[in-house]
Amino acid sequence: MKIERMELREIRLPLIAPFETSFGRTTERRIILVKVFSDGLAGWGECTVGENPFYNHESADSCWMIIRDYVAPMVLGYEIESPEQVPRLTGLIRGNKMARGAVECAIWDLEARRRGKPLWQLLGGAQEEINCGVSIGLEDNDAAILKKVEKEVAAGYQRIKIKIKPGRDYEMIKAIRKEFPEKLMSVDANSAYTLADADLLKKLDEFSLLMIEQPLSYDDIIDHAELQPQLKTAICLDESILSVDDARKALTVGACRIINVKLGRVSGHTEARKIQAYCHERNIPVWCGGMLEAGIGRAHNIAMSALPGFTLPGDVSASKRYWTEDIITPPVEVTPRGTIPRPDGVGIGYEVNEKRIESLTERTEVIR
Ligand code: OSB
Ligand code: MG
Repeated sequence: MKIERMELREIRLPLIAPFETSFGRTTERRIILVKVFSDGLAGWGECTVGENPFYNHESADSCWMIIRDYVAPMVLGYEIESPEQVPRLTGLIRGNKMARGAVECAIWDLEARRRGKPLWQLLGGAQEEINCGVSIGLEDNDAAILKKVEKEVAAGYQRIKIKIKPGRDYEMIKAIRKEFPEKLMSVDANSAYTLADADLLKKLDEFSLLMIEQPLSYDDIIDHAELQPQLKTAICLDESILSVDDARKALTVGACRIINVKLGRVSGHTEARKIQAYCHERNIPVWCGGMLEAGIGRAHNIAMSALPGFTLPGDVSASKRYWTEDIITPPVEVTPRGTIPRPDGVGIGYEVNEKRIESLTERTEVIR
């Protein structure tokens, strides 16, 4: 297939409730959508980047520029035999994986539509439904957080993840554990600690957490390898893992026992699948992380999560937790047992609501 044309679009979508992590608070998303065209068919991708360069070095504006000026010219007009070639076509670009991943994912959707198959099937998915957890942001007080946890436990989510930061950690988790002694629970620090906090992190062992996600620096493997043997709780790396090579290095030195896979962070389905395969062979659990995606990104996450080895509940949850109305139909819905059934339709398997997207659009650009 030859990509004849690419449409970039930025939409604004207010979150139902603000979401706060150790690096900041989001109230409204700025989301870049990518639509690629070939032979009368189209494929969709969603850039999973944050508004600001606080989770990683990328931002909505950097991604717009990198896609328009670098990724698009490297992809447009080339005879592409498989979406797996896309990372090589854009390989001269260092980093900027969320920008590259948005286009790569759109081409996977297009390829699945060309073949008349669901994307999960084209990727090699085997699971009929995916296991879901939720990620709960920081709140000013424990009462507010307990209310949120209660709601999500009642909705059936299999695992509750709580954001932590210095000053909102041990006592808060203790209060939640007291109310929910049996619930599968994890915490995510988004790099808010250093090795100097090892004693505090060790104390979290008391709460039998499934994992502690990314306690130390966003670009670190070595310090995590020093921390992991001091903890009973498994470390899960998110920010630090950008490729299968990173996964191999982190596991080899014992920096973590679990890996969070995010499509954008690792530049798309091709690399995500390599990480999944590497970990699956070694019985290392992986799970799908989230970046407050709208429906297109969410649908790509669901397709990836059907792969074998995505056994732990991910952060992919129902559209209605984020948006009054999603950009896909039907919206993503979760069963009372905390699962999302893989969709039957071709490509990402949900219908893209172009009218809704049009009404949310802030800027567009067509690249030929
Ligand atoms: O670290 O997993 C993270 C959101 C934005 C940036 C980083 C993270 C998150 C989440 C939310 O935890 C997951 C979601 O609900 O999409
Ligand atoms: Mg995380």
